[in-house]
Amino acid sequence: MFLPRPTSMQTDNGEFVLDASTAITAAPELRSTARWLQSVLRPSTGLDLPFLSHLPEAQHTIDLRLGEGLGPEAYRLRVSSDGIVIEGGDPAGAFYGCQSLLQSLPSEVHRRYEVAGVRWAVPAVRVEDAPRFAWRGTMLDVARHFMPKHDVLRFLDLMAMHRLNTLHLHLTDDQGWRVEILRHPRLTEVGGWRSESPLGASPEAPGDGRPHGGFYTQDDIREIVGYAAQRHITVVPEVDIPGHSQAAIAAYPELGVGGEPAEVWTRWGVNPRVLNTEESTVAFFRDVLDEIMDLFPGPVVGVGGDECPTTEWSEDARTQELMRERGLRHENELRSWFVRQLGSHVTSRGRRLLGWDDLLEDEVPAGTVVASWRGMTGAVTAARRGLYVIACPDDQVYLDYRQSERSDEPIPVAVPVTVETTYGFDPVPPELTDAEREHVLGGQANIWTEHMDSPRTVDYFAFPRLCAVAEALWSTGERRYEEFRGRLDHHLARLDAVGVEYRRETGPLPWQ
Ligand code: TNX
Repeated sequence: MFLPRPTSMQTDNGEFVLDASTAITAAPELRSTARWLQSVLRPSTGLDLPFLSHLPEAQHTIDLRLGEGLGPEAYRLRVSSDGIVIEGGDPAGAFYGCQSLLQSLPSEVHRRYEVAGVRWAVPAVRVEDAPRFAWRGTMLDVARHFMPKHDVLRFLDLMAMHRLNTLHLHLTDDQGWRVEILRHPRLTEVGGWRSESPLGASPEAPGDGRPHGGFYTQDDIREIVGYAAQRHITVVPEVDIPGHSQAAIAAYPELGVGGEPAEVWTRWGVNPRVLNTEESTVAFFRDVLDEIMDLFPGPVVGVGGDECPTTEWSEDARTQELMRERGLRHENELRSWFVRQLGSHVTSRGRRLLGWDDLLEDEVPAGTVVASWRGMTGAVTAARRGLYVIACPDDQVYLDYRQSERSDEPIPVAVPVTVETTYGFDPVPPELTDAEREHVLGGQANIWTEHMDSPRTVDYFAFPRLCAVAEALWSTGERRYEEFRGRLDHHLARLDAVGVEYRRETGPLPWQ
Protein backbone atom coordinates (compact mmCIF):
# COMPACT_ATOMS: atom_id res chain seq x y z
CA MET A 1 0.00 0.00 0.00
CA PHE A 2 2.70 2.52 1.00
CA LEU A 3 5.37 3.69 -1.39
CA PRO A 4 8.18 4.21 -0.38
CA ARG A 5 7.83 1.24 1.98
CA PRO A 6 7.90 2.28 5.66
CA THR A 7 10.22 0.78 8.26
CA SER A 8 7.37 -1.10 9.90
CA MET A 9 3.64 -1.37 9.52
CA GLN A 10 1.01 -3.23 11.47
CA THR A 11 -2.63 -3.37 10.44
CA ASP A 12 -5.36 -3.38 13.11
CA ASN A 13 -9.09 -3.94 13.06
CA GLY A 14 -11.43 -1.09 12.30
CA GLU A 15 -11.20 2.08 10.30
CA PHE A 16 -11.42 5.84 10.59
CA VAL A 17 -13.82 7.57 8.24
CA LEU A 18 -13.21 11.18 7.30
CA ASP A 19 -16.46 13.12 7.40
CA ALA A 20 -17.90 16.51 8.26
CA SER A 21 -17.26 15.91 11.98
CA THR A 22 -13.49 15.44 11.51
CA ALA A 23 -11.17 18.20 12.67
CA ILE A 24 -7.41 18.73 12.43
CA THR A 25 -5.42 19.66 15.52
CA ALA A 26 -1.76 20.53 15.50
CA ALA A 27 1.09 21.75 17.66
CA PRO A 28 2.06 25.37 16.82
CA GLU A 29 5.18 24.24 14.89
CA LEU A 30 3.00 22.05 12.68
CA ARG A 31 0.36 24.60 11.79
CA SER A 32 1.58 25.08 8.23
CA THR A 33 1.62 21.30 7.68
CA ALA A 34 -1.93 21.16 9.05
CA ARG A 35 -3.00 23.94 6.66
CA TRP A 36 -1.36 22.09 3.80
CA LEU A 37 -3.20 18.87 4.71
CA GLN A 38 -6.47 20.77 4.88
CA SER A 39 -5.87 22.19 1.43
CA VAL A 40 -5.06 18.84 -0.20
CA LEU A 41 -8.05 17.07 1.34
CA ARG A 42 -10.55 19.80 0.46
CA PRO A 43 -11.01 19.53 -3.33
CA SER A 44 -11.61 15.77 -3.65
CA THR A 45 -13.40 15.04 -0.37
CA GLY A 46 -15.35 18.28 -0.35
CA LEU A 47 -14.62 18.44 3.37
CA ASP A 48 -13.44 21.69 4.85
CA LEU A 49 -11.86 20.16 7.94
CA PRO A 50 -11.69 22.79 10.67
CA PHE A 51 -8.36 23.52 12.27
CA LEU A 52 -8.42 23.50 16.08
CA SER A 53 -5.51 24.40 18.30
CA HIS A 54 -6.81 22.28 21.22
CA LEU A 55 -7.95 18.70 21.27
CA PRO A 56 -11.78 18.78 21.49
CA GLU A 57 -13.85 16.61 23.83
CA ALA A 58 -15.29 14.48 21.07
CA GLN A 59 -12.15 13.16 19.49
CA HIS A 60 -12.74 12.68 15.82
CA THR A 61 -9.51 14.30 14.88
CA ILE A 62 -6.36 14.08 12.85
CA ASP A 63 -3.86 15.17 15.44
CA LEU A 64 -0.39 16.35 14.38
CA ARG A 65 2.29 16.44 17.09
CA LEU A 66 6.00 16.38 17.59
CA GLY A 67 6.90 13.01 19.10
CA GLU A 68 9.57 11.80 21.51
CA GLY A 69 12.38 9.53 20.40
CA LEU A 70 12.03 10.18 16.70
CA GLY A 71 14.93 11.33 14.51
CA PRO A 72 14.87 13.93 11.73
CA GLU A 73 12.15 13.32 9.12
CA ALA A 74 10.87 10.28 11.05
CA TYR A 75 7.24 9.81 11.97
CA ARG A 76 4.66 7.55 13.59
CA LEU A 77 1.17 7.21 12.18
CA ARG A 78 -1.57 5.63 14.27
CA VAL A 79 -5.02 5.18 12.77
CA SER A 80 -7.87 3.76 14.85
CA SER A 81 -11.62 4.19 14.77
CA ASP A 82 -11.23 6.90 17.45
CA GLY A 83 -8.80 9.11 15.62
CA ILE A 84 -5.60 9.59 13.70
CA VAL A 85 -2.38 10.63 15.40
CA ILE A 86 0.68 11.66 13.42
CA GLU A 87 3.84 12.24 15.40
CA GLY A 88 6.87 13.72 13.67
CA GLY A 89 10.46 13.82 14.87
CA ASP A 90 10.36 17.31 13.33
CA PRO A 91 7.97 19.20 11.03
CA ALA A 92 9.30 17.27 8.01
CA GLY A 93 8.50 14.00 9.78
CA ALA A 94 4.95 15.14 10.46
CA PHE A 95 4.65 16.12 6.79
CA TYR A 96 5.73 12.61 5.72
CA GLY A 97 3.22 11.16 8.17
CA CYS A 98 0.56 13.17 6.31
CA GLN A 99 1.84 11.80 3.00
CA SER A 100 1.38 8.28 4.37
CA LEU A 101 -2.10 9.21 5.54
CA LEU A 102 -2.93 10.32 2.00
CA GLN A 103 -1.64 6.97 0.73
CA SER A 104 -4.01 5.24 3.16
CA LEU A 105 -7.02 6.95 1.59
CA PRO A 106 -8.62 5.93 -1.72
CA SER A 107 -6.49 7.17 -4.63
CA GLU A 108 -9.33 9.51 -5.68
CA VAL A 109 -8.15 11.78 -2.86
CA HIS A 110 -5.64 13.12 -5.41
CA ARG A 111 -8.37 14.35 -7.77
CA ARG A 112 -9.13 18.04 -7.80
CA TYR A 113 -12.90 17.92 -8.04
CA GLU A 114 -15.37 16.74 -5.45
CA VAL A 115 -15.57 12.99 -6.01
CA ALA A 116 -19.03 11.74 -5.10
CA GLY A 117 -19.79 8.31 -3.69
CA VAL A 118 -16.38 7.59 -2.13
CA ARG A 119 -16.15 6.62 1.53
CA TRP A 120 -13.04 8.36 2.80
CA ALA A 121 -12.08 5.44 5.01
CA VAL A 122 -8.61 4.85 6.42
CA PRO A 123 -7.96 1.28 7.59
CA ALA A 124 -6.59 1.06 11.13
CA VAL A 125 -2.83 0.82 11.06
CA ARG A 126 0.33 1.61 13.00
CA VAL A 127 3.32 2.81 11.01
CA GLU A 128 6.83 3.66 12.20
CA ASP A 129 9.06 5.18 9.63
CA ALA A 130 12.37 6.99 9.09
CA PRO A 131 14.50 7.68 6.02
CA ARG A 132 17.68 5.82 5.15
CA PHE A 133 19.36 8.89 3.60
CA ALA A 134 19.21 12.61 4.29
CA TRP A 135 19.70 13.58 0.60
CA ARG A 136 16.92 12.09 -1.50
CA GLY A 137 17.14 14.02 -4.66
CA THR A 138 16.17 14.68 -8.20
CA MET A 139 18.24 16.78 -10.55
CA LEU A 140 16.16 18.62 -13.09
CA ASP A 141 17.90 20.13 -16.12
CA VAL A 142 15.86 23.22 -16.90
CA ALA A 143 18.66 24.57 -19.12
CA ARG A 144 18.42 22.26 -22.15
CA HIS A 145 14.66 22.68 -22.17
CA PHE A 146 13.05 25.29 -20.02
CA MET A 147 10.39 24.04 -17.62
CA PRO A 148 7.77 26.69 -16.91
CA LYS A 149 7.37 27.70 -13.28
CA HIS A 150 3.98 26.10 -12.76
CA ASP A 151 5.31 22.74 -13.97
CA VAL A 152 8.23 23.02 -11.55
CA LEU A 153 5.72 23.57 -8.73
CA ARG A 154 3.76 20.51 -9.88
CA PHE A 155 7.01 18.54 -9.98
CA LEU A 156 7.74 19.59 -6.39
CA ASP A 157 4.36 18.17 -5.34
CA LEU A 158 5.22 14.90 -7.07
CA MET A 159 8.58 14.81 -5.30
CA ALA A 160 6.90 15.42 -1.93
CA MET A 161 4.46 12.57 -2.63
CA HIS A 162 7.52 10.32 -2.87
CA ARG A 163 9.26 11.81 0.18
CA LEU A 164 12.06 13.19 -1.97
CA ASN A 165 13.56 16.21 -0.24
CA THR A 166 16.17 17.75 -2.55
CA LEU A 167 15.63 19.38 -5.93
CA HIS A 168 18.93 20.04 -7.65
CA LEU A 169 18.13 22.62 -10.34
CA HIS A 170 20.59 22.68 -13.24
CA LEU A 171 20.00 26.32 -14.14
CA THR A 172 22.61 27.04 -16.78
CA ASP A 173 24.26 25.26 -19.66
CA ASP A 174 25.53 25.85 -23.20
CA GLN A 175 21.98 25.88 -24.52
CA GLY A 176 20.39 28.31 -22.09
CA TRP A 177 20.69 30.47 -18.97
CA ARG A 178 17.50 30.22 -16.90
CA VAL A 179 17.86 32.44 -13.83
CA GLU A 180 17.63 36.23 -13.82
CA ILE A 181 20.79 37.91 -12.51
CA LEU A 182 20.10 41.59 -11.86
CA ARG A 183 23.71 42.76 -12.20
CA HIS A 184 24.18 40.96 -15.51
CA PRO A 185 20.80 41.10 -17.25
CA ARG A 186 22.01 39.91 -20.66
CA LEU A 187 22.48 36.42 -19.15
CA THR A 188 18.74 35.87 -19.54
CA GLU A 189 17.93 38.56 -22.14
CA VAL A 190 20.36 36.95 -24.58
CA GLY A 191 21.41 33.69 -22.90
CA GLY A 192 17.84 32.58 -22.21
CA TRP A 193 17.00 32.00 -25.88
CA ARG A 194 18.37 29.89 -28.71
CA SER A 195 17.48 29.82 -32.38
CA GLU A 196 16.79 26.09 -32.61
CA SER A 197 17.46 22.65 -31.13
CA PRO A 198 19.10 19.63 -32.72
CA LEU A 199 16.76 16.83 -33.77
CA GLY A 200 18.50 13.91 -32.08
CA ALA A 201 21.68 13.14 -30.25
CA SER A 202 24.25 12.77 -33.03
CA PRO A 203 26.60 15.69 -33.86
CA GLU A 204 25.25 15.60 -37.44
CA ALA A 205 21.62 15.89 -36.32
CA PRO A 206 19.78 18.62 -38.24
CA GLY A 207 18.22 21.54 -36.38
CA ASP A 208 14.46 21.71 -35.88
CA GLY A 209 14.27 25.38 -36.88
CA ARG A 210 12.21 26.24 -33.79
CA PRO A 211 13.42 28.89 -31.34
CA HIS A 212 13.35 27.85 -27.68
CA GLY A 213 13.79 29.69 -24.42
CA GLY A 214 12.55 30.99 -21.13
CA PHE A 215 13.84 31.87 -17.69
CA TYR A 216 12.80 32.37 -14.06
CA THR A 217 12.69 35.89 -12.69
CA GLN A 218 14.05 36.32 -9.18
CA ASP A 219 10.46 36.47 -7.91
CA ASP A 220 9.77 33.15 -9.68
CA ILE A 221 12.77 31.62 -7.93
CA ARG A 222 11.61 32.92 -4.54
CA GLU A 223 8.22 31.36 -5.23
CA ILE A 224 9.76 28.01 -6.22
CA VAL A 225 12.04 27.98 -3.17
CA GLY A 226 9.16 28.92 -0.83
CA TYR A 227 6.78 26.38 -2.34
CA ALA A 228 9.48 23.72 -1.98
CA ALA A 229 10.21 24.69 1.64
CA GLN A 230 6.55 24.31 2.54
CA ARG A 231 6.91 20.72 1.28
CA HIS A 232 10.21 20.20 3.13
CA ILE A 233 12.21 20.22 -0.08
CA THR A 234 15.51 22.08 -0.36
CA VAL A 235 16.30 23.55 -3.76
CA VAL A 236 19.99 23.29 -4.61
CA PRO A 237 20.98 25.67 -7.42
CA GLU A 238 23.66 24.81 -9.94
CA VAL A 239 25.46 27.26 -12.18
CA ASP A 240 27.61 25.05 -14.40
CA ILE A 241 31.13 26.46 -15.00
CA PRO A 242 33.74 26.69 -16.54
CA GLY A 243 32.50 24.28 -19.25
CA HIS A 244 28.84 24.12 -20.33
CA SER A 245 28.86 27.92 -20.40
CA GLN A 246 28.24 29.01 -23.97
CA ALA A 247 24.93 30.70 -23.13
CA ALA A 248 26.84 33.02 -20.77
CA ILE A 249 29.49 33.63 -23.44
CA ALA A 250 26.75 34.45 -25.97
CA ALA A 251 25.48 37.10 -23.55
CA TYR A 252 28.94 38.46 -22.64
CA PRO A 253 31.60 37.42 -25.19
CA GLU A 254 34.35 38.80 -22.94
CA LEU A 255 33.80 35.73 -20.71
CA GLY A 256 34.98 33.39 -23.48
CA VAL A 257 38.50 32.52 -24.60
CA GLY A 258 39.58 35.13 -27.18
CA GLY A 259 36.44 37.22 -26.64
CA GLU A 260 34.88 36.08 -29.92
CA PRO A 261 31.09 36.44 -30.30
CA ALA A 262 29.08 33.26 -29.83
CA GLU A 263 25.47 32.16 -30.14
CA VAL A 264 23.55 30.23 -27.50
CA TRP A 265 24.56 26.72 -28.51
CA THR A 266 22.25 24.76 -30.80
CA ARG A 267 23.97 21.36 -30.48
CA TRP A 268 23.93 18.72 -27.72
CA GLY A 269 27.08 17.10 -26.33
CA VAL A 270 30.37 18.22 -24.90
CA ASN A 271 31.27 21.72 -26.07
CA PRO A 272 34.92 22.71 -26.65
CA ARG A 273 33.97 26.35 -26.02
CA VAL A 274 34.62 27.27 -22.36
CA LEU A 275 35.06 30.31 -20.10
CA ASN A 276 38.38 32.12 -19.87
CA THR A 277 39.99 32.34 -16.44
CA GLU A 278 40.66 36.10 -16.24
CA GLU A 279 40.22 37.70 -12.81
CA SER A 280 37.34 39.68 -14.33
CA THR A 281 35.56 36.44 -15.25
CA VAL A 282 36.03 35.09 -11.72
CA ALA A 283 34.63 38.40 -10.40
CA PHE A 284 31.65 38.16 -12.77
CA PHE A 285 30.74 34.72 -11.43
CA ARG A 286 31.24 35.89 -7.84
CA ASP A 287 28.47 38.40 -8.56
CA VAL A 288 26.35 35.65 -10.06
CA LEU A 289 26.87 33.37 -7.06
CA ASP A 290 26.11 36.22 -4.66
CA GLU A 291 22.69 36.68 -6.21
CA ILE A 292 22.22 32.91 -6.37
CA MET A 293 23.07 32.56 -2.66
CA ASP A 294 20.65 35.37 -1.81
CA LEU A 295 17.90 33.53 -3.69
CA PHE A 296 18.59 29.98 -2.51
CA PRO A 297 19.03 29.82 1.27
CA GLY A 298 19.92 26.10 1.35
CA PRO A 299 23.29 24.88 2.60
CA VAL A 300 24.62 23.62 -0.76
CA VAL A 301 25.49 25.51 -3.95
CA GLY A 302 26.51 23.80 -7.19
CA VAL A 303 29.19 25.03 -9.58
CA GLY A 304 29.15 22.07 -11.97
CA GLY A 305 32.73 21.58 -13.07
CA ASP A 306 31.87 18.74 -15.45
CA GLU A 307 32.98 18.14 -19.03
CA CYS A 308 35.33 21.07 -19.46
CA PRO A 309 37.54 20.41 -22.49
CA THR A 310 40.87 22.21 -22.21
CA THR A 311 41.80 22.57 -25.91
CA GLU A 312 40.87 26.27 -26.06
CA TRP A 313 43.03 26.93 -23.01
CA SER A 314 46.05 25.06 -24.40
CA GLU A 315 45.80 26.91 -27.72
CA ASP A 316 45.37 30.39 -26.24
CA ALA A 317 48.53 32.43 -25.53
CA ARG A 318 46.81 34.63 -22.94
CA THR A 319 45.56 31.60 -20.97
CA GLN A 320 49.05 30.10 -21.07
CA GLU A 321 50.42 33.35 -19.66
CA LEU A 322 47.81 33.28 -16.86
CA MET A 323 48.81 29.71 -16.05
CA ARG A 324 52.48 30.68 -15.77
CA GLU A 325 51.61 33.63 -13.51
CA ARG A 326 49.61 31.31 -11.26
CA GLY A 327 52.30 28.61 -11.22
CA LEU A 328 50.06 26.04 -12.88
CA ARG A 329 51.53 23.45 -15.22
CA HIS A 330 48.53 21.64 -16.61
CA GLU A 331 45.14 22.85 -17.87
CA ASN A 332 43.36 20.50 -15.44
CA GLU A 333 45.00 22.46 -12.64
CA LEU A 334 43.60 25.61 -14.19
CA ARG A 335 40.10 24.16 -14.10
CA SER A 336 40.42 23.37 -10.41
CA TRP A 337 42.02 26.78 -9.81
CA PHE A 338 38.91 28.37 -11.30
CA VAL A 339 36.53 26.19 -9.29
CA ARG A 340 38.57 26.88 -6.12
CA GLN A 341 38.30 30.65 -6.61
CA LEU A 342 34.54 30.43 -6.71
CA GLY A 343 34.43 27.60 -4.20
CA SER A 344 36.11 29.73 -1.55
CA HIS A 345 33.57 32.44 -2.27
CA VAL A 346 30.77 29.94 -1.63
CA THR A 347 32.37 28.56 1.54
CA SER A 348 33.13 32.08 2.83
CA ARG A 349 29.37 32.57 2.97
CA GLY A 350 28.96 29.41 5.05
CA ARG A 351 27.75 27.21 2.22
CA ARG A 352 29.03 23.93 0.86
CA LEU A 353 30.16 23.44 -2.69
CA LEU A 354 28.55 20.82 -4.95
CA GLY A 355 30.27 19.63 -8.11
CA TRP A 356 30.29 16.70 -10.53
CA ASP A 357 32.85 13.90 -10.09
CA ASP A 358 35.02 15.35 -12.88
CA LEU A 359 36.41 17.61 -10.15
CA LEU A 360 38.12 14.62 -8.56
CA GLU A 361 40.68 14.69 -11.39
CA ASP A 362 42.42 17.34 -9.29
CA GLU A 363 42.40 18.90 -5.84
CA VAL A 364 38.92 19.62 -4.43
CA PRO A 365 38.21 21.97 -1.50
CA ALA A 366 37.56 20.14 1.79
CA GLY A 367 33.90 19.63 2.56
CA THR A 368 32.84 19.58 -1.11
CA VAL A 369 29.83 17.47 -2.05
CA VAL A 370 30.70 15.35 -5.09
CA ALA A 371 27.96 14.02 -7.36
CA SER A 372 29.23 10.69 -8.67
CA TRP A 373 27.71 10.29 -12.14
CA ARG A 374 30.22 8.24 -14.12
CA GLY A 375 29.25 5.07 -12.29
CA MET A 376 30.20 4.72 -8.63
CA THR A 377 33.97 5.15 -8.83
CA GLY A 378 33.66 8.85 -8.00
CA ALA A 379 31.66 7.92 -4.91
CA VAL A 380 34.43 5.63 -3.68
CA THR A 381 37.20 8.13 -4.41
CA ALA A 382 35.35 11.06 -2.83
CA ALA A 383 34.40 9.15 0.34
CA ARG A 384 37.99 7.95 0.74
CA ARG A 385 39.26 11.51 0.37
CA GLY A 386 36.92 12.61 3.14
CA LEU A 387 34.61 14.54 0.80
CA TYR A 388 30.82 14.13 0.76
CA VAL A 389 29.05 11.95 -1.78
CA ILE A 390 25.80 12.11 -3.69
CA ALA A 391 25.45 8.95 -5.76
CA CYS A 392 23.81 9.34 -9.17
CA PRO A 393 25.47 6.68 -11.37
CA ASP A 394 24.35 7.16 -14.95
CA ASP A 395 23.78 3.47 -15.67
CA GLN A 396 21.36 3.21 -12.74
CA VAL A 397 19.56 6.52 -12.21
CA TYR A 398 19.86 8.63 -15.37
CA LEU A 399 16.24 9.06 -16.29
CA ASP A 400 17.03 10.35 -19.78
CA TYR A 401 18.40 6.89 -20.62
CA ARG A 402 16.11 4.52 -22.53
CA GLN A 403 13.58 2.62 -20.44
CA SER A 404 13.87 -0.76 -22.18
CA GLU A 405 15.48 -2.64 -25.07
CA ARG A 406 12.27 -2.30 -27.09
CA SER A 407 12.85 -1.03 -30.61
CA ASP A 408 9.92 1.39 -30.37
CA GLU A 409 11.27 3.05 -27.22
CA PRO A 410 11.10 6.77 -28.02
CA ILE A 411 14.39 8.67 -28.02
CA PRO A 412 16.54 5.65 -27.23
CA VAL A 413 19.42 7.30 -25.42
CA ALA A 414 22.40 5.31 -24.03
CA VAL A 415 21.83 2.03 -22.19
CA PRO A 416 18.54 0.71 -20.80
CA VAL A 417 17.70 1.88 -17.30
CA THR A 418 14.54 -0.02 -16.40
CA VAL A 419 12.29 0.36 -13.37
CA GLU A 420 14.03 -2.71 -12.00
CA THR A 421 17.46 -1.14 -12.60
CA THR A 422 16.49 1.99 -10.68
CA TYR A 423 14.96 -0.15 -7.91
CA GLY A 424 18.31 -1.92 -7.47
CA PHE A 425 20.13 1.39 -6.92
CA ASP A 426 22.22 1.53 -3.74
CA PRO A 427 24.06 4.82 -3.07
CA VAL A 428 26.61 3.14 -0.80
CA PRO A 429 29.47 1.39 -2.63
CA PRO A 430 29.98 -1.98 -0.88
CA GLU A 431 33.76 -1.55 -0.76
CA LEU A 432 33.59 1.41 1.67
CA THR A 433 34.42 1.00 5.35
CA ASP A 434 31.84 2.04 7.95
CA ALA A 435 33.68 5.32 8.55
CA GLU A 436 33.80 6.06 4.80
CA ARG A 437 30.10 5.25 4.44
CA GLU A 438 29.29 8.16 6.73
CA HIS A 439 30.35 10.41 3.87
CA VAL A 440 27.55 9.21 1.59
CA LEU A 441 24.76 11.74 2.07
CA GLY A 442 22.42 9.94 -0.29
CA GLY A 443 21.60 9.91 -3.95
CA GLN A 444 19.58 11.45 -6.71
CA ALA A 445 18.05 10.63 -10.08
CA ASN A 446 19.18 12.95 -12.85
CA ILE A 447 16.77 14.20 -15.48
CA TRP A 448 18.78 15.66 -18.34
CA THR A 449 16.37 17.18 -20.80
CA GLU A 450 18.10 17.34 -24.18
CA HIS A 451 15.34 15.09 -25.50
CA MET A 452 12.47 16.20 -23.27
CA ASP A 453 10.95 19.30 -24.78
CA SER A 454 7.79 19.38 -22.69
CA PRO A 455 6.61 18.57 -19.16
CA ARG A 456 4.64 15.65 -20.65
CA THR A 457 7.85 14.11 -21.91
CA VAL A 458 9.44 14.63 -18.51
CA ASP A 459 6.51 12.73 -16.94
CA TYR A 460 7.13 9.87 -19.35
CA PHE A 461 10.83 9.65 -18.57
CA ALA A 462 10.59 10.33 -14.83
CA PHE A 463 7.76 8.00 -13.87
CA PRO A 464 7.53 5.34 -12.67
CA ARG A 465 11.32 5.11 -12.39
CA LEU A 466 11.44 7.97 -9.89
CA CYS A 467 9.06 5.99 -7.62
CA ALA A 468 11.66 3.21 -7.51
CA VAL A 469 14.52 5.63 -6.83
CA ALA A 470 12.50 7.25 -4.03
CA GLU A 471 12.10 3.90 -2.34
CA ALA A 472 15.79 3.05 -2.82
CA LEU A 473 16.67 6.30 -1.02
CA TRP A 474 14.04 6.16 1.73
CA SER A 475 13.51 2.54 2.74
CA THR A 476 15.76 0.38 4.84
CA GLY A 477 15.89 -3.40 4.79
CA GLU A 478 15.85 -5.92 2.01
CA ARG A 479 14.29 -4.92 -1.29
CA ARG A 480 12.49 -7.43 -3.47
CA TYR A 481 11.43 -6.16 -6.86
CA GLU A 482 8.36 -8.43 -7.15
CA GLU A 483 7.02 -7.14 -3.86
CA PHE A 484 7.68 -3.53 -4.91
CA ARG A 485 5.96 -4.10 -8.26
CA GLY A 486 2.70 -5.01 -6.50
CA ARG A 487 2.76 -1.79 -4.48
CA LEU A 488 3.79 0.19 -7.54
CA ASP A 489 0.72 -0.97 -9.49
CA HIS A 490 -1.43 0.34 -6.66
CA HIS A 491 0.59 3.57 -6.57
CA LEU A 492 0.10 4.16 -10.31
CA ALA A 493 -3.60 4.71 -9.59
CA ARG A 494 -2.50 7.71 -7.49
CA LEU A 495 -0.37 9.02 -10.33
CA ASP A 496 -3.36 8.56 -12.67
CA ALA A 497 -5.47 10.63 -10.29
CA VAL A 498 -2.83 13.37 -10.19
CA GLY A 499 -2.57 13.29 -13.99
CA VAL A 500 0.97 12.03 -14.40
CA GLU A 501 1.61 10.66 -17.89
CA TYR A 502 4.02 7.97 -16.76
CA ARG A 503 5.44 5.30 -19.02
CA ARG A 504 3.02 2.41 -19.36
CA GLU A 505 4.21 -1.09 -20.16
CA THR A 506 1.87 -1.24 -23.14
CA GLY A 507 -0.24 1.06 -25.26
CA PRO A 508 0.35 4.27 -27.17
CA LEU A 509 2.77 6.90 -26.00
CA PRO A 510 0.90 9.70 -24.32
CA TRP A 511 2.67 12.61 -25.98
CA GLN A 512 2.90 11.48 -29.60
C1 TNX B 1 26.43 14.06 -19.21
S1 TNX B 1 26.20 14.11 -16.14
C2 TNX B 1 26.31 15.34 -18.73
C3 TNX B 1 25.16 16.18 -19.15
C4 TNX B 1 24.33 15.50 -20.20
C5 TNX B 1 24.13 14.04 -19.83
C6 TNX B 1 23.24 13.29 -20.78
C7 TNX B 1 27.02 15.38 -16.46
C8 TNX B 1 27.67 15.97 -15.32
N1 TNX B 1 27.10 15.86 -17.73
O1 TNX B 1 25.62 17.43 -19.60
O2 TNX B 1 23.10 16.16 -20.27
O3 TNX B 1 25.40 13.42 -19.82
O4 TNX B 1 22.90 12.02 -20.28
